[in-house]
Amino acid sequence: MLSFLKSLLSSSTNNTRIQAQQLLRDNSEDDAYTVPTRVLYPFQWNWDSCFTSLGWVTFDEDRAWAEIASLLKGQCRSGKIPHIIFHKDSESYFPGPDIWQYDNPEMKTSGISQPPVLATTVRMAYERCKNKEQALSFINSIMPKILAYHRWWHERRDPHSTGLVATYHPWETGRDNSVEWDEPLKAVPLDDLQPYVRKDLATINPAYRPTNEDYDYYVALLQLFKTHKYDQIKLYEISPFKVADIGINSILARANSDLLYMMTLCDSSEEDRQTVLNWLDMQAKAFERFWNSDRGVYQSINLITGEKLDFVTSGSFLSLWSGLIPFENASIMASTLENMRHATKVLVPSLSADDAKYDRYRYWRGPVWAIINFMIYDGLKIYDQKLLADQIFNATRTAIKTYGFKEYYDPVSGEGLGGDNFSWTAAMWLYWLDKK
Ligand code: 9WN
Repeated sequence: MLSFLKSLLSSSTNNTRIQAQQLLRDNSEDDAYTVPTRVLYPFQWNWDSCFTSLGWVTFDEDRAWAEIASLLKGQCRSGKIPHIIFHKDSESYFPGPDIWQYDNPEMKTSGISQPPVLATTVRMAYERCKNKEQALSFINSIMPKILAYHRWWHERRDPHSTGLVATYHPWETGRDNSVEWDEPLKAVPLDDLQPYVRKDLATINPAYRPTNEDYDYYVALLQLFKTHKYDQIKLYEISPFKVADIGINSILARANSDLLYMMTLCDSSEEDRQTVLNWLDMQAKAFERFWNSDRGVYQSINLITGEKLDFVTSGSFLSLWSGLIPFENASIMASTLENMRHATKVLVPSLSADDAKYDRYRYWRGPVWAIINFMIYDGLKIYDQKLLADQIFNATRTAIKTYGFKEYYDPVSGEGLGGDNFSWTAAMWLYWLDKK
């Protein structure tokens, strides 16, 4: 009986594996990059592609490296890797390249970036792949590009070397309508806002998406950046929205450690290694500024006012992934997470259910995201919180298995929400199949 159940379970896992692989193939363009989902997001997104490469590497290593090569085709001369690469035209997304009007001679792209998870996912893909020789030769060729990307973050987004990198747009954080950004966005003037038409609401229930008010701020910021020709150093001085996102800063710190590790396998110079070490050192010293001891979590900071953005969001727990925080604080955060379970069956909600602004359906204001859980799971393991990590792993897997590869999930029922056939969710499923 037991062996019958086991074989039933393994055949259903195999079916889901095949479905996830097929989903990535269906979302693949020109055998080179993967759209997050068709219609809603018809281009290549920066951090989506990084996570998606971890799905590809489990069954097609060439295709995994091709994903990264395509992303780097959009890299700007400044080192920035944009948040969207518009390889082909499509009418189904707003704002497209004609709105961004970003002057990137390499490729049509957006004018902002996204969480710099690249170095970490390259390392993870390398550790997972079988053909190490081929992988190393590719990685060697892209090391200067990854280094240039990190240099862009440190020099353009932290020109005074404070150890905190700034972000100028909620889309850049990847957690677009997180409550953290509500107050800082109020400083963005809307007087010169040009008319625009959203396209996301044609396919997704408006109750699951950012509001029109949010979009007004997103577009006003874009228009302001355009007026200033996306001059990053100038924007550091004048952008009305300037936050140190705990997510981006944690992801960059982790990426610096992983970059350093990859440098030991490649032909990197001692000088370059020292540069990365200095960045990491600067980040480690500044990281305490994110800690809110009253709340027992790390929080983003509004760099205009200097104030912490006092919320318990999934971003708070990304600090675990940084590897920079003391064990003592990690265990306080693990208890905070445990306590969040009374209201949410599926951890980790993007906002604590105790918060008045919590909305279990609305995008980054409640729902659970597989890639965020992947990072928190990994971060908890760094800090020996294996039991909680496994609980998060199991709850995420159950939600995906039950409701399919959706964009995000309701933390109460586990139901899938947002876009269908979502690449990074399928990729996480595949990468997690052989979890250690
Ligand atoms: C804006 C593609 C992207 C993700 C982001 C997610 C959402 C875009 C949007 O979709 O943002 O970049 O139009 O809503 O918030 O994390 O990378 O999947």
